[in-house]
Amino acid sequence: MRSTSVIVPPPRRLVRLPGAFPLGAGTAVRVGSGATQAVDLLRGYLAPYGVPLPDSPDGRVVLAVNPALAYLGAEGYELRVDQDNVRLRAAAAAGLLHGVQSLRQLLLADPSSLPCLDVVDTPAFPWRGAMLDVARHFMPIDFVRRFVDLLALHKLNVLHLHLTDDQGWRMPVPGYPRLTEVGGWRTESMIGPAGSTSFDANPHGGAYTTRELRDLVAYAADRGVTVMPEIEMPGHARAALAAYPHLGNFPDRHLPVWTSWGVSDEVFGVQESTMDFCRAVLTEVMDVFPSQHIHIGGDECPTTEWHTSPLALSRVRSEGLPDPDALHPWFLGRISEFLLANGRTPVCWDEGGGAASLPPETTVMVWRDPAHGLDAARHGHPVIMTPWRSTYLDYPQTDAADELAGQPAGVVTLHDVYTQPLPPPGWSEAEAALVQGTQAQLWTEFVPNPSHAEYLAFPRLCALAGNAWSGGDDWPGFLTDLRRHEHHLAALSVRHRPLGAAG
Ligand code: TNX
Repeated sequence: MRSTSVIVPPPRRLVRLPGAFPLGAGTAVRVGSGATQAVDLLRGYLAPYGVPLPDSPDGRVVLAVNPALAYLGAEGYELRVDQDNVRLRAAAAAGLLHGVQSLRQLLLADPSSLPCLDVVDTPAFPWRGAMLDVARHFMPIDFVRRFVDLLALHKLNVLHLHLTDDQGWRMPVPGYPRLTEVGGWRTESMIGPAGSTSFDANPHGGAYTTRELRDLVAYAADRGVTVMPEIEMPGHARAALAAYPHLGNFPDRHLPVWTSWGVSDEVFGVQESTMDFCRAVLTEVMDVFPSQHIHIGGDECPTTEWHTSPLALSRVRSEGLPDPDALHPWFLGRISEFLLANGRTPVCWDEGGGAASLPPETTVMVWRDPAHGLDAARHGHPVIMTPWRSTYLDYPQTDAADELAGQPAGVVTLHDVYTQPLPPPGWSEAEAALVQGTQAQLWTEFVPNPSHAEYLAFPRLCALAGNAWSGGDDWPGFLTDLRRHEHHLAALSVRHRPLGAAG
């Protein structure tokens, strides 16, 4: 068992040493090779405490990249604080950024000095993500930036931005102004779960500007976080169909942006003009988001319309497909190939219509039960574990009567998140090797604003980091650390579910 840590997620190795390193207006930094970005980040965190951290060749805080420290991998770091010096070193720049977050947590505990310690830290998994659904409820860009900064605080390295869905389209695309003008707004929203007959009569909407999205990408990169965009297809597309009816299976039909929750039967058509539209959108997406991975949705796509649409049936014949259901993997396969041809890696949810028919590079997010990932892994797809029972933050964290509303009919506890077995039990060594990591999902049907989102995210995101970064093998120790960390969350005014007596 690990000794308790002053840093969450707990480092692989942490040894407390006697004494402390004092911080003050005179503390200077020596910026070693490759450390400019990390020093800038650290300065930003120190400035509010009156520690400007000027450069000096004999500064006693030293940050440097040293490729010889290859054992630390792409994201690990070493941090040694003694009474005279602070030394942060990594084999690559990303490791320094994570080390800065460890320093930030020490500062949150005591901004006047750093406790002496010796840390060697590396992540258990390379993919440590959080998905934020800004389609069901639009989240202002300032909150998205704050969310990124809080991901970085916990050494989470991917913000998966769910930008489009049936209920809203949030990203402008040149040549298609109606996507945000029309697709960005709905007349009202359903109250209660899918199937409810009650609506709130409040128009809801919003969209980001391209500049806001580019700035978000840069802000995240400064913190070691990649923003992976998601454009949903071929299902969950009602906002796009409202904006441009000709993209649908019945081009003359006009549909509003969906005001209900659930799964809509109305999905993209499979005519070449719709494929061209998807490629045009993704071309803009690739321009705005440098992320290697681009998510194309793929989940919950009823094939009902393809069984009756003349356009779809003609596609079935021309492609020699066995039946209209086969259009689902056909669609995702073609879009995957387009992304691969542009040097990107497609990602889709695990129902992408059959792991066998997608290019092997396509990365699969396993959102149903973990066993669904096995089929993907057997076909050689990299997998990211996102099973709803362990990672869906739209479910309440407890069944307490005073809990904030969430997705009904289920609870995802802090313990569920922390103890998700990674890789899933029973997978062969080769299958397990395809597991890239895990990610939390914050769907927002029941999450109307940032404050509500933050409450659902914390402290469960701390637990996700405890699993994805630290290996999730010490629940009692983690809880002890989290009780201390709760003060850090409070210091940053992070709305969260209090741990209370039971945790
Ligand atoms: C299923 S998970 C969905 C989402 C919903 C979510 C609610 C997935 C890929 N699709 O559209 O928001 O359940 O928990």
